[in-house]
Amino acid sequence: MEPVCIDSIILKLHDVNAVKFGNYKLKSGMMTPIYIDLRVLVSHPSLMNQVNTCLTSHPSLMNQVSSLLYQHTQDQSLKFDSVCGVPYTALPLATIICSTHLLPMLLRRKEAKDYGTKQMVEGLIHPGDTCLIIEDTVTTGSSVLETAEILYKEGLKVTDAMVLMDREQGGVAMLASQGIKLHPIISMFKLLDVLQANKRITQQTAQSVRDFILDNNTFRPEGENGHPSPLAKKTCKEQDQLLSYGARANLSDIHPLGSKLLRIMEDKKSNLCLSADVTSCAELLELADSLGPKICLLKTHVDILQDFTPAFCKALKDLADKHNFLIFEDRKFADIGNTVKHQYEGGVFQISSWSHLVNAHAVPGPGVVQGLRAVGKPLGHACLLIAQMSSEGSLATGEYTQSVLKMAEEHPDFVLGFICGSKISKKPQFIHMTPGVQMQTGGDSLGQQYTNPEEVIFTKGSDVIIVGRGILGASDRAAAAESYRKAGWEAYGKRLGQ
Ligand code: 5BU
Repeated sequence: MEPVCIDSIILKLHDVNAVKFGNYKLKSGMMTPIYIDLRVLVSHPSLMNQVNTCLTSHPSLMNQVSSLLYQHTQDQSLKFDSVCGVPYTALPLATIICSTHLLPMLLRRKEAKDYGTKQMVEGLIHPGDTCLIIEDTVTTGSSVLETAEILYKEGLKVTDAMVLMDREQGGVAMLASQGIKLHPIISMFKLLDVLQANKRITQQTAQSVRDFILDNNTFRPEGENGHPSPLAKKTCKEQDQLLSYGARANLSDIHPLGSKLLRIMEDKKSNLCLSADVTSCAELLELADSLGPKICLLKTHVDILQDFTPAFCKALKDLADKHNFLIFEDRKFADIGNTVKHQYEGGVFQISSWSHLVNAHAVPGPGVVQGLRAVGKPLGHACLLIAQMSSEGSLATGEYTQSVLKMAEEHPDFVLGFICGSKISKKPQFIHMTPGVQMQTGGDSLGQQYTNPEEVIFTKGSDVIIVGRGILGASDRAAAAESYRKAGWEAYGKRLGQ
Protein backbone atom coordinates (compact mmCIF):
# COMPACT_ATOMS: atom_id res chain seq x y z
CA MET A 1 0.00 0.00 0.00
CA GLU A 2 1.33 3.40 -0.90
CA PRO A 3 1.70 5.71 2.09
CA VAL A 4 0.01 8.46 0.11
CA CYS A 5 -3.26 6.47 0.12
CA ILE A 6 -3.28 6.28 3.89
CA ASP A 7 -2.49 9.99 4.17
CA SER A 8 -5.28 10.98 1.82
CA ILE A 9 -7.75 8.73 3.60
CA ILE A 10 -6.78 10.27 6.93
CA LEU A 11 -7.43 13.75 5.52
CA LYS A 12 -10.75 12.67 4.03
CA LEU A 13 -11.80 11.14 7.32
CA HIS A 14 -10.98 14.46 8.92
CA ASP A 15 -12.96 16.29 6.20
CA VAL A 16 -16.10 14.29 6.94
CA ASN A 17 -15.70 14.85 10.69
CA ALA A 18 -14.89 11.21 11.46
CA VAL A 19 -11.98 12.41 13.61
CA LYS A 20 -13.07 14.72 16.38
CA PHE A 21 -11.00 16.56 18.96
CA GLY A 22 -12.56 17.61 22.28
CA ASN A 23 -13.75 15.70 25.30
CA TYR A 24 -15.49 12.42 24.54
CA LYS A 25 -16.46 9.30 26.42
CA LEU A 26 -15.34 5.88 25.22
CA LYS A 27 -17.34 2.65 25.63
CA SER A 28 -15.25 1.84 28.72
CA GLY A 29 -16.35 5.15 30.29
CA MET A 30 -12.86 6.62 29.93
CA MET A 31 -12.74 10.26 28.73
CA THR A 32 -10.63 10.89 25.63
CA PRO A 33 -9.41 14.02 23.83
CA ILE A 34 -9.86 12.34 20.42
CA TYR A 35 -12.82 10.43 19.08
CA ILE A 36 -12.91 8.39 15.91
CA ASP A 37 -16.47 8.28 14.67
CA LEU A 38 -16.59 6.19 11.54
CA ARG A 39 -20.37 5.98 11.77
CA VAL A 40 -20.43 9.24 9.86
CA LEU A 41 -19.31 7.40 6.73
CA VAL A 42 -22.82 6.06 6.18
CA SER A 43 -24.16 9.61 6.28
CA HIS A 44 -22.37 10.38 3.02
CA PRO A 45 -24.54 8.55 0.51
CA SER A 46 -22.80 10.05 -2.47
CA LEU A 47 -19.58 8.65 -1.18
CA MET A 48 -21.20 5.34 -0.41
CA ASN A 49 -23.08 4.96 -3.66
CA GLN A 50 -20.13 5.46 -5.93
CA VAL A 51 -19.02 2.00 -6.95
CA ASN A 52 -15.27 1.92 -7.07
CA THR A 53 -13.01 -0.79 -5.87
CA CYS A 54 -9.67 0.75 -6.65
CA LEU A 55 -8.04 3.90 -5.46
CA THR A 56 -8.61 6.15 -8.42
CA SER A 57 -8.82 9.91 -8.16
CA HIS A 58 -12.34 10.18 -6.64
CA PRO A 59 -13.37 6.85 -5.26
CA SER A 60 -15.95 6.65 -2.57
CA LEU A 61 -14.50 6.95 0.89
CA MET A 62 -16.38 3.90 2.11
CA ASN A 63 -15.04 1.92 -0.82
CA GLN A 64 -11.55 3.24 -0.35
CA VAL A 65 -11.62 2.12 3.25
CA SER A 66 -13.04 -1.28 2.32
CA SER A 67 -10.45 -1.63 -0.44
CA LEU A 68 -7.65 -0.83 1.94
CA LEU A 69 -8.90 -3.41 4.39
CA TYR A 70 -9.24 -6.07 1.71
CA GLN A 71 -5.90 -5.18 0.12
CA HIS A 72 -4.23 -5.68 3.47
CA THR A 73 -5.68 -9.19 3.80
CA GLN A 74 -4.06 -9.97 0.45
CA ASP A 75 -0.74 -8.37 1.34
CA GLN A 76 -0.65 -10.46 4.50
CA SER A 77 -1.78 -13.61 2.64
CA LEU A 78 -4.52 -14.13 5.20
CA LYS A 79 -6.51 -17.33 4.77
CA PHE A 80 -10.18 -17.18 5.71
CA ASP A 81 -13.48 -18.68 4.60
CA SER A 82 -15.88 -15.96 5.66
CA VAL A 83 -16.00 -12.38 6.95
CA CYS A 84 -17.85 -10.93 9.92
CA GLY A 85 -18.11 -7.24 10.78
CA VAL A 86 -18.33 -6.14 14.42
CA PRO A 87 -21.76 -4.50 14.77
CA TYR A 88 -22.63 -1.87 13.87
CA THR A 89 -20.13 0.49 12.23
CA ALA A 90 -18.04 -2.23 10.59
CA LEU A 91 -21.08 -3.94 9.06
CA PRO A 92 -21.17 -1.82 5.87
CA LEU A 93 -17.42 -2.25 5.49
CA ALA A 94 -17.73 -6.04 5.74
CA THR A 95 -20.69 -5.95 3.35
CA ILE A 96 -18.77 -4.02 0.70
CA ILE A 97 -15.74 -6.31 1.00
CA CYS A 98 -17.90 -9.43 0.71
CA SER A 99 -20.01 -8.22 -2.16
CA THR A 100 -17.04 -6.85 -4.10
CA HIS A 101 -14.89 -9.93 -3.66
CA LEU A 102 -17.69 -12.50 -3.59
CA LEU A 103 -16.90 -13.71 -0.09
CA PRO A 104 -19.47 -15.33 2.22
CA MET A 105 -20.45 -12.99 5.03
CA LEU A 106 -21.64 -13.80 8.53
CA LEU A 107 -23.85 -11.38 10.39
CA ARG A 108 -23.38 -11.17 14.13
CA ARG A 109 -26.44 -10.11 16.10
CA LYS A 110 -26.08 -7.89 19.12
CA GLU A 111 -29.00 -9.59 20.87
CA ALA A 112 -30.57 -12.94 20.13
CA LYS A 113 -34.02 -12.67 18.54
CA ASP A 114 -36.78 -13.73 20.90
CA TYR A 115 -38.60 -15.45 18.06
CA GLY A 116 -37.62 -17.84 15.30
CA THR A 117 -34.18 -19.40 15.41
CA LYS A 118 -32.67 -17.33 18.26
CA GLN A 119 -29.42 -17.40 16.31
CA MET A 120 -26.61 -15.05 17.38
CA VAL A 121 -24.90 -15.44 14.01
CA GLU A 122 -26.78 -15.36 10.72
CA GLY A 123 -25.49 -16.86 7.50
CA LEU A 124 -24.24 -20.27 6.45
CA ILE A 125 -22.02 -21.57 9.22
CA HIS A 126 -19.55 -24.37 8.53
CA PRO A 127 -17.98 -25.40 11.84
CA GLY A 128 -14.20 -25.53 11.52
CA ASP A 129 -14.14 -22.66 9.00
CA THR A 130 -11.98 -19.62 9.68
CA CYS A 131 -13.77 -16.28 9.90
CA LEU A 132 -12.02 -12.93 9.46
CA ILE A 133 -13.30 -10.16 11.71
CA ILE A 134 -13.57 -6.58 10.43
CA GLU A 135 -13.72 -3.68 12.87
CA ASP A 136 -13.70 0.08 12.40
CA THR A 137 -11.89 1.28 15.55
CA VAL A 138 -10.11 -0.59 18.34
CA THR A 139 -9.27 0.73 21.80
CA THR A 140 -9.05 -2.22 24.21
CA GLY A 141 -9.96 -4.87 21.64
CA SER A 142 -12.89 -6.04 23.74
CA SER A 143 -15.50 -5.67 20.97
CA VAL A 144 -13.43 -7.77 18.58
CA LEU A 145 -12.97 -10.40 21.28
CA GLU A 146 -16.68 -10.38 22.07
CA THR A 147 -17.46 -11.06 18.41
CA ALA A 148 -14.79 -13.79 18.28
CA GLU A 149 -16.30 -15.48 21.34
CA ILE A 150 -19.70 -15.58 19.67
CA LEU A 151 -18.15 -17.08 16.53
CA TYR A 152 -16.23 -19.67 18.61
CA LYS A 153 -19.55 -20.80 20.07
CA GLU A 154 -20.65 -21.62 16.51
CA GLY A 155 -17.55 -23.79 16.03
CA LEU A 156 -15.74 -21.21 13.91
CA LYS A 157 -12.07 -20.28 14.17
CA VAL A 158 -10.85 -16.69 14.41
CA THR A 159 -7.16 -16.06 13.88
CA ASP A 160 -7.09 -12.56 12.41
CA ALA A 161 -8.99 -9.31 12.62
CA MET A 162 -8.66 -6.22 10.44
CA VAL A 163 -9.22 -2.79 11.87
CA LEU A 164 -9.21 0.54 10.10
CA MET A 165 -8.16 2.63 13.07
CA ASP A 166 -6.10 1.41 16.02
CA ARG A 167 -6.08 3.86 18.90
CA GLU A 168 -2.82 2.19 20.11
CA GLN A 169 -4.13 1.76 23.63
CA GLY A 170 -3.43 -1.94 24.05
CA GLY A 171 -5.91 -3.64 21.70
CA VAL A 172 -3.23 -5.36 19.59
CA ALA A 173 -1.54 -6.86 22.66
CA MET A 174 -4.78 -7.86 24.35
CA LEU A 175 -6.04 -9.67 21.26
CA ALA A 176 -2.63 -11.29 20.71
CA SER A 177 -2.89 -12.70 24.24
CA GLN A 178 -6.14 -14.32 23.12
CA GLY A 179 -4.64 -15.78 19.95
CA ILE A 180 -6.04 -13.17 17.55
CA LYS A 181 -3.72 -11.14 15.34
CA LEU A 182 -5.04 -7.62 14.84
CA HIS A 183 -4.03 -5.87 11.61
CA PRO A 184 -4.46 -2.10 11.86
CA ILE A 185 -4.52 0.05 8.72
CA ILE A 186 -4.15 3.43 10.43
CA SER A 187 -2.53 3.93 13.82
CA MET A 188 -3.29 6.83 16.12
CA PHE A 189 0.26 8.19 15.96
CA LYS A 190 0.21 8.09 12.16
CA LEU A 191 -3.13 9.91 12.11
CA LEU A 192 -1.80 12.64 14.39
CA ASP A 193 1.37 13.03 12.31
CA VAL A 194 -0.62 13.43 9.09
CA LEU A 195 -3.14 15.87 10.55
CA GLN A 196 -0.35 17.93 12.09
CA ALA A 197 1.78 17.91 8.92
CA ASN A 198 -1.24 19.14 6.97
CA LYS A 199 -1.94 21.85 9.53
CA ARG A 200 -5.32 20.38 10.43
CA ILE A 201 -4.36 20.39 14.11
CA THR A 202 -1.76 22.29 16.10
CA GLN A 203 1.40 20.75 17.46
CA GLN A 204 -0.04 21.24 20.96
CA THR A 205 -3.23 19.30 20.21
CA ALA A 206 -1.27 16.50 18.58
CA GLN A 207 1.08 16.30 21.56
CA SER A 208 -1.67 16.30 24.16
CA VAL A 209 -3.39 13.42 22.35
CA ARG A 210 -0.08 11.53 22.11
CA ASP A 211 0.45 12.03 25.85
CA PHE A 212 -3.07 10.79 26.54
CA ILE A 213 -2.54 7.67 24.44
CA LEU A 214 0.78 6.89 26.13
CA ASP A 215 -0.73 7.41 29.59
CA ASN A 216 -3.80 5.31 28.94
CA ASN A 217 -2.72 1.93 27.75
CA THR A 218 -5.43 -0.52 28.72
CA PHE A 219 -3.37 -3.70 28.52
CA ARG A 220 -0.44 -4.91 30.59
CA PRO A 221 2.12 -7.07 28.84
CA GLU A 222 2.68 -10.74 29.46
CA GLY A 223 4.38 -12.31 32.45
CA GLU A 224 8.16 -12.63 32.43
CA ASN A 225 8.06 -16.24 31.33
CA GLY A 226 6.47 -15.19 28.08
CA HIS A 227 3.15 -16.77 28.94
CA PRO A 228 0.16 -14.54 29.15
CA SER A 229 -0.54 -13.38 32.69
CA PRO A 230 -3.75 -14.74 34.23
CA LEU A 231 -5.14 -11.30 33.55
CA ALA A 232 -4.42 -11.57 29.87
CA LYS A 233 -6.69 -14.58 29.84
CA LYS A 234 -9.61 -12.53 31.07
CA THR A 235 -12.56 -12.19 28.77
CA CYS A 236 -13.77 -8.91 27.39
CA LYS A 237 -16.42 -8.78 30.08
CA GLU A 238 -13.65 -8.46 32.64
CA GLN A 239 -11.62 -5.85 30.82
CA ASP A 240 -12.88 -3.07 33.06
CA GLN A 241 -10.87 -4.77 35.80
CA LEU A 242 -7.80 -3.43 34.03
CA LEU A 243 -8.73 0.15 34.80
CA SER A 244 -6.67 1.63 37.61
CA TYR A 245 -8.30 3.39 40.54
CA GLY A 246 -6.73 6.60 39.19
CA ALA A 247 -8.24 6.14 35.73
CA ARG A 248 -11.64 5.43 37.26
CA ALA A 249 -11.36 8.61 39.33
CA ASN A 250 -11.36 10.53 36.05
CA LEU A 251 -14.50 8.94 34.58
CA SER A 252 -17.00 11.54 33.51
CA ASP A 253 -20.00 10.10 35.32
CA ILE A 254 -18.37 9.08 38.57
CA HIS A 255 -19.76 10.49 41.82
CA PRO A 256 -17.41 13.27 43.00
CA LEU A 257 -16.93 11.55 46.36
CA GLY A 258 -16.18 8.26 44.58
CA SER A 259 -13.60 10.10 42.53
CA LYS A 260 -12.09 11.57 45.70
CA LEU A 261 -11.92 8.16 47.34
CA LEU A 262 -10.25 6.54 44.32
CA ARG A 263 -7.68 9.33 44.24
CA ILE A 264 -6.95 8.85 47.94
CA MET A 265 -6.53 5.12 47.29
CA GLU A 266 -4.12 5.76 44.45
CA ASP A 267 -2.17 8.43 46.37
CA LYS A 268 -1.86 6.43 49.58
CA LYS A 269 -1.50 3.08 47.83
CA SER A 270 -4.21 1.77 50.08
CA ASN A 271 -7.49 -0.01 49.46
CA LEU A 272 -7.85 -0.70 53.16
CA CYS A 273 -10.88 0.42 55.15
CA LEU A 274 -10.39 0.08 58.89
CA SER A 275 -13.53 -1.08 60.66
CA ALA A 276 -12.89 0.77 63.93
CA ASP A 277 -15.25 -1.29 66.05
CA VAL A 278 -14.17 -0.09 69.48
CA THR A 279 -16.39 1.26 72.25
CA SER A 280 -14.49 4.28 73.53
CA CYS A 281 -14.06 7.57 71.71
CA ALA A 282 -10.46 7.93 72.89
CA GLU A 283 -9.50 4.53 71.55
CA LEU A 284 -11.19 5.22 68.24
CA LEU A 285 -9.43 8.57 67.87
CA GLU A 286 -6.13 6.96 68.78
CA LEU A 287 -6.69 4.33 66.08
CA ALA A 288 -7.61 7.00 63.54
CA ASP A 289 -4.45 8.93 64.33
CA SER A 290 -2.04 6.01 64.39
CA LEU A 291 -3.48 3.99 61.47
CA GLY A 292 -4.78 6.98 59.48
CA PRO A 293 -1.75 7.06 57.11
CA LYS A 294 -2.39 3.45 56.05
CA ILE A 295 -6.10 3.62 55.24
CA CYS A 296 -8.35 5.17 52.61
CA LEU A 297 -11.49 4.88 54.70
CA LEU A 298 -12.39 4.57 58.38
CA LYS A 299 -15.63 2.80 59.16
CA THR A 300 -17.51 3.49 62.37
CA HIS A 301 -20.45 2.08 64.31
CA VAL A 302 -21.12 5.26 66.21
CA ASP A 303 -23.90 3.65 68.26
CA ILE A 304 -21.49 1.26 69.99
CA LEU A 305 -19.49 4.11 71.53
CA GLN A 306 -20.13 4.33 75.29
CA ASP A 307 -19.00 7.92 75.67
CA PHE A 308 -20.10 9.60 72.44
CA THR A 309 -20.04 13.40 72.40
CA PRO A 310 -20.37 15.83 69.49
CA ALA A 311 -16.76 16.84 70.18
CA PHE A 312 -15.70 13.34 69.15
CA CYS A 313 -17.10 13.96 65.66
CA LYS A 314 -15.12 17.15 65.27
CA ALA A 315 -11.93 15.40 66.41
CA LEU A 316 -12.52 12.51 63.99
CA LYS A 317 -13.13 14.88 61.09
CA ASP A 318 -9.88 16.70 61.91
CA LEU A 319 -8.00 13.39 61.83
CA ALA A 320 -9.64 12.48 58.51
CA ASP A 321 -8.33 15.77 57.10
CA LYS A 322 -4.92 15.31 58.69
CA HIS A 323 -4.39 11.80 57.29
CA ASN A 324 -6.49 12.11 54.13
CA PHE A 325 -9.08 9.38 54.63
CA LEU A 326 -12.88 9.38 54.37
CA ILE A 327 -15.30 8.46 57.15
CA PHE A 328 -17.95 5.82 56.61
CA GLU A 329 -20.66 5.30 59.24
CA ASP A 330 -21.87 1.72 58.85
CA ARG A 331 -25.41 2.68 59.89
CA LYS A 332 -27.26 0.29 57.54
CA PHE A 333 -30.34 2.47 57.16
CA ALA A 334 -33.42 0.38 56.36
CA ASP A 335 -36.58 2.41 56.85
CA ILE A 336 -38.94 4.52 54.79
CA GLY A 337 -37.47 7.66 53.22
CA ASN A 338 -38.95 10.09 55.72
CA THR A 339 -37.60 8.20 58.73
CA VAL A 340 -34.08 7.65 57.38
CA LYS A 341 -33.91 11.35 56.63
CA HIS A 342 -34.34 12.09 60.35
CA GLN A 343 -32.04 9.27 61.40
CA TYR A 344 -29.30 10.53 59.10
CA GLU A 345 -29.58 14.21 59.91
CA GLY A 346 -30.78 14.40 63.48
CA GLY A 347 -30.93 12.53 66.75
CA VAL A 348 -27.95 12.24 69.03
CA PHE A 349 -25.42 11.35 66.38
CA GLN A 350 -26.20 13.80 63.56
CA ILE A 351 -24.42 11.42 61.21
CA SER A 352 -24.69 13.61 58.13
CA SER A 353 -22.63 16.31 59.83
CA TRP A 354 -19.47 14.22 60.02
CA SER A 355 -19.69 11.05 57.92
CA HIS A 356 -18.82 11.22 54.22
CA LEU A 357 -20.41 7.88 53.48
CA VAL A 358 -23.23 5.81 54.90
CA ASN A 359 -24.79 2.56 53.79
CA ALA A 360 -28.35 1.37 53.39
CA HIS A 361 -30.33 -1.78 52.83
CA ALA A 362 -32.42 -1.74 49.68
CA VAL A 363 -35.28 -3.61 51.37
CA PRO A 364 -37.56 -0.55 51.75
CA GLY A 365 -37.30 0.27 48.03
CA PRO A 366 -35.89 3.41 46.39
CA GLY A 367 -37.42 5.68 49.05
CA VAL A 368 -34.56 4.85 51.39
CA VAL A 369 -32.03 6.25 48.89
CA GLN A 370 -34.22 9.26 48.15
CA GLY A 371 -34.60 10.08 51.85
CA LEU A 372 -30.86 9.87 52.44
CA ARG A 373 -30.13 11.78 49.27
CA ALA A 374 -32.36 14.68 50.37
CA VAL A 375 -30.02 15.20 53.31
CA GLY A 376 -26.66 14.01 52.02
CA LYS A 377 -26.50 15.23 48.44
CA PRO A 378 -26.34 18.96 49.25
CA LEU A 379 -23.45 18.14 51.60
CA GLY A 380 -21.52 16.25 48.89
CA HIS A 381 -22.03 12.93 50.69
CA ALA A 382 -22.94 9.58 49.18
CA CYS A 383 -24.16 6.13 50.14
CA LEU A 384 -23.34 2.50 49.50
CA LEU A 385 -26.10 -0.05 49.00
CA ILE A 386 -25.76 -3.38 50.75
CA ALA A 387 -25.96 -5.85 47.88
CA GLN A 388 -24.53 -8.87 49.70
CA MET A 389 -23.49 -9.58 53.29
CA SER A 390 -20.58 -11.51 54.67
CA SER A 391 -22.63 -13.38 57.25
CA GLU A 392 -23.58 -17.00 56.85
CA GLY A 393 -27.12 -17.59 55.55
CA SER A 394 -27.52 -13.97 54.37
CA LEU A 395 -30.68 -13.46 52.35
CA ALA A 396 -29.04 -10.78 50.20
CA THR A 397 -28.24 -13.00 47.22
CA GLY A 398 -29.36 -13.72 43.66
CA GLU A 399 -32.30 -11.67 42.46
CA TYR A 400 -32.18 -9.45 45.52
CA THR A 401 -28.58 -8.50 44.72
CA GLN A 402 -29.58 -7.79 41.12
CA SER A 403 -32.39 -5.51 42.30
CA VAL A 404 -29.92 -3.62 44.49
CA LEU A 405 -27.68 -3.17 41.47
CA LYS A 406 -30.61 -1.74 39.52
CA MET A 407 -31.49 0.62 42.35
CA ALA A 408 -27.91 1.90 42.39
CA GLU A 409 -27.94 2.44 38.64
CA GLU A 410 -31.11 4.48 39.02
CA HIS A 411 -29.51 6.79 41.62
CA PRO A 412 -25.95 7.39 40.42
CA ASP A 413 -26.01 10.91 41.87
CA PHE A 414 -26.03 9.52 45.41
CA VAL A 415 -25.06 5.83 45.32
CA LEU A 416 -21.33 5.45 44.75
CA GLY A 417 -21.06 1.73 45.18
CA PHE A 418 -21.85 -1.41 47.10
CA ILE A 419 -21.13 -3.50 50.11
CA CYS A 420 -20.71 -6.91 48.54
CA GLY A 421 -18.66 -10.08 48.53
CA SER A 422 -17.50 -9.70 44.97
CA LYS A 423 -17.75 -7.28 42.06
CA ILE A 424 -21.38 -7.13 40.97
CA SER A 425 -21.46 -4.17 38.57
CA LYS A 426 -19.50 -3.81 35.34
CA LYS A 427 -19.76 -0.04 35.59
CA PRO A 428 -16.30 1.14 36.67
CA GLN A 429 -17.77 4.20 38.37
CA PHE A 430 -19.23 2.01 41.13
CA ILE A 431 -16.87 1.15 43.99
CA HIS A 432 -17.17 -2.28 45.56
CA MET A 433 -16.34 -2.73 49.24
CA THR A 434 -16.08 -6.05 51.00
CA PRO A 435 -16.28 -6.78 54.74
CA GLY A 436 -15.47 -10.13 56.34
CA VAL A 437 -11.76 -9.95 55.49
CA GLN A 438 -8.94 -11.62 57.40
CA MET A 439 -5.64 -13.18 56.39
CA GLN A 440 -6.89 -16.51 57.68
CA THR A 441 -10.13 -17.57 56.06
CA GLY A 442 -12.81 -19.07 58.34
CA GLY A 443 -15.24 -17.21 60.54
CA ASP A 444 -16.40 -16.35 64.05
CA SER A 445 -18.93 -18.10 66.27
CA LEU A 446 -21.77 -15.74 65.23
CA GLY A 447 -21.85 -16.35 61.52
CA GLN A 448 -19.19 -13.95 60.23
CA GLN A 449 -17.30 -15.48 57.31
CA TYR A 450 -13.80 -14.41 56.27
CA THR A 451 -12.09 -14.22 52.92
CA ASN A 452 -8.48 -13.10 52.45
CA PRO A 453 -7.41 -9.84 50.73
CA GLU A 454 -6.06 -11.50 47.58
CA GLU A 455 -9.28 -13.43 47.06
CA VAL A 456 -11.39 -10.30 47.59
CA ILE A 457 -9.44 -7.90 45.35
CA PHE A 458 -7.85 -10.13 42.72
CA THR A 459 -10.19 -13.08 42.38
CA LYS A 460 -13.51 -11.48 43.25
CA GLY A 461 -12.77 -8.08 41.76
CA SER A 462 -13.85 -5.95 44.72
CA ASP A 463 -12.10 -2.61 45.31
CA VAL A 464 -11.84 -2.08 49.05
CA ILE A 465 -11.15 -4.53 51.89
CA ILE A 466 -12.93 -3.74 55.15
CA VAL A 467 -10.99 -5.14 58.09
CA GLY A 468 -11.98 -5.01 61.74
CA ARG A 469 -10.80 -7.71 64.12
CA GLY A 470 -8.00 -8.79 61.80
CA ILE A 471 -6.34 -5.52 62.85
CA LEU A 472 -8.01 -4.71 66.17
CA GLY A 473 -7.25 -8.15 67.59
CA ALA A 474 -3.54 -8.00 66.73
CA SER A 475 -0.95 -7.28 69.42
CA ASP A 476 0.66 -4.73 67.09
CA ARG A 477 -2.23 -2.97 65.33
CA ALA A 478 0.01 -0.76 63.20
CA ALA A 479 1.96 -3.75 61.88
CA ALA A 480 -1.29 -5.64 61.19
CA ALA A 481 -2.78 -2.64 59.37
CA GLU A 482 0.37 -2.39 57.28
CA SER A 483 0.22 -6.05 56.35
CA TYR A 484 -3.45 -5.73 55.27
CA ARG A 485 -2.67 -2.54 53.32
CA LYS A 486 0.20 -4.30 51.58
CA ALA A 487 -1.79 -7.46 50.85
CA GLY A 488 -4.73 -5.45 49.46
CA TRP A 489 -2.45 -3.30 47.33
CA GLU A 490 -0.47 -6.22 45.98
CA ALA A 491 -3.69 -8.00 45.02
CA TYR A 492 -4.76 -4.85 43.17
CA GLY A 493 -1.38 -4.73 41.37
CA LYS A 494 -1.83 -8.36 40.39
CA ARG A 495 -5.28 -7.53 39.05
CA LEU A 496 -3.77 -4.82 36.87
CA GLY A 497 -1.22 -7.34 35.65
CA GLN A 498 1.74 -5.61 37.28
P1 5BU B 1 -14.66 -7.87 61.39
O1 5BU B 1 -14.14 -7.68 62.75
O2 5BU B 1 -13.57 -7.67 60.29
O3 5BU B 1 -15.41 -9.15 61.23
O4 5BU B 1 -15.70 -6.66 61.21
C1 5BU B 1 -16.46 -6.50 60.05
C2 5BU B 1 -17.19 -5.18 60.10
O5 5BU B 1 -17.93 -5.02 58.90
C3 5BU B 1 -18.19 -5.06 61.22
O6 5BU B 1 -18.22 -3.73 61.62
C4 5BU B 1 -19.51 -5.43 60.60
O7 5BU B 1 -20.58 -4.76 61.21
C5 5BU B 1 -19.32 -4.95 59.18
N1 5BU B 1 -20.05 -5.74 58.19
C6 5BU B 1 -19.83 -7.09 58.00
O8 5BU B 1 -18.99 -7.69 58.63
N2 5BU B 1 -20.53 -7.75 57.03
C7 5BU B 1 -21.45 -7.16 56.28
O9 5BU B 1 -22.04 -7.81 55.42
C8 5BU B 1 -21.67 -5.78 56.51
C9 5BU B 1 -20.97 -5.10 57.44
BR1 5BU B 1 -22.95 -4.91 55.47
